[in-house]
Amino acid sequence: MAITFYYGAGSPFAWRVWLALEHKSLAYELKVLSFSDGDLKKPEFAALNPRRKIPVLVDADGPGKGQAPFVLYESAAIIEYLEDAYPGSGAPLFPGDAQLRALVRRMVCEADNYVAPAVNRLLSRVLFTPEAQWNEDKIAAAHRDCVEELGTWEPQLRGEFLAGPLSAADLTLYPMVALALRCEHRKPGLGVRAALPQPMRDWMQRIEGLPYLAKTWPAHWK
Ligand SMILES: N[C@@H](CCC(=O)N[C@@H](CS)C(=O)NCC(=O)O)C(=O)O
Repeated sequence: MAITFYYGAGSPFAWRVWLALEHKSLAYELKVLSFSDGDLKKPEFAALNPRRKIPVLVDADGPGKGQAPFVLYESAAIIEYLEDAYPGSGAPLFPGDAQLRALVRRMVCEADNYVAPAVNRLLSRVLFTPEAQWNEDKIAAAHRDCVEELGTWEPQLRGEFLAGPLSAADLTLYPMVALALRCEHRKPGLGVRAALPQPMRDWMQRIEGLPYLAKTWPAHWK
């Protein structure tokens, strides 16, 4: 298979790439790595990504076919590469219009720079802290910041999805939102989904209705 995709369950960055591969109807081999078994620390993986992080994409069949396989890490770069290397495959990840395309890129940056840290703070307070050590004030502060950040996305919706048609922006943001919802799963009553503006909840439902979402759902969440 031309494309090999190195993935780890629960990583919003890897999930974005998986959704992008599906959205573009590309064939790929999925390599599921285990954080707990130390797969990312192994020398063979470090040879692909010296930062020892997933996702990584290896493409033996892209524009440089016949040369050494192309190895790429950093999820935002990977989804841009998929679009540029396979423009005619499946549905586009980025709009053709230069300004809309720039907006999608901006939203990807915003998700990485603002949403991911806010979701991480909530995760560390709820999911990565044993229940006996939960600090309700700190959880409330992290929840407030996270919901506030997610709420800022409502005015960005340009129709059904963030840029009008489904794009890389939606496939980037949704896995982060899903992680925030995991906190609600762990701490019923936390209220993440319910605290979001209705248009954001409608957007989440549209993503949850995508035919390929279930296939990409983290195995240990099912
Ligand atoms: N900026 C990177 C972030 C990748 C990242 O942080 N991946 C995490 C999983 S969410 C990872 O592999 N961590 C390695 C580890 O925890 O050992 C990207 O967008 O690809």
